[in-house]
Amino acid sequence: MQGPTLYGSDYSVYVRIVRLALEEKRVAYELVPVDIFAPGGPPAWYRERHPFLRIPAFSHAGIDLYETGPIIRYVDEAFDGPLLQPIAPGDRAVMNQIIGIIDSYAYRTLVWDIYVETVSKPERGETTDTERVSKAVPVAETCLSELSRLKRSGPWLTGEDISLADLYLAPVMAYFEKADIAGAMLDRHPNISTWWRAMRGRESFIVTEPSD
Ligand SMILES: N[C@@H](CCC(=O)N[C@@H](CS)C(=O)NCC(=O)O)C(=O)O
Repeated sequence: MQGPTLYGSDYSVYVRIVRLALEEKRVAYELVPVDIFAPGGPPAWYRERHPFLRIPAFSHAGIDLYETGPIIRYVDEAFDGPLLQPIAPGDRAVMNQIIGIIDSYAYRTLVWDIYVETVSKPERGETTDTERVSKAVPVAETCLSELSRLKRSGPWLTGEDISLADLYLAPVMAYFEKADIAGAMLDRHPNISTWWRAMRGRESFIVTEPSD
């Protein structure tokens, strides 16, 4: 059977989450480039794939999906390879709690409010919205404190085995750590710093590094 097709760009946090899941499961896939931030917008055909015009979208064996959560759960359940969701209800709940925090708070705060405002915009010669950054810092602190509190003992967020929670957080952290304020904030949460060092050395993470 043909492997899955993923639509999106390698710079995208959410596209990388799906790529990490595919790599962890050792599933060969095709990445069809869709630049959601292209000046004229994405190609017209993409609206059929994702009516809300976000990336990623995904297709496999007649199943067409969008939204990263359903895509990566499908990848975990449809393909052989190591399970990426804990069996124990409590551990699975922690995984889903972490994913919820990232979707609802951490992605916007750590990537858009802090990384884009303090790193990406200055690189492009644009002005940082300092008020936006100031408001984001306490939210970022709450995100990191909660991730630190929820993390189970063991190398990965839910314990001994890597799970979808790790794959969700890693691409967010890859952008956040480039911000000047990130180092000191991470130092206050040693269990997250230790996790991050392990995650960034993982093969799936290395091979999904964005191209620029
Ligand atoms: N809820 C979506 C979020 C996806 C998302 O926000 N992707 C970003 C790129 S990382 C995007 O497409 N942004 C386009 C925009 O905000 O217009 C998911 O889980 O897949």
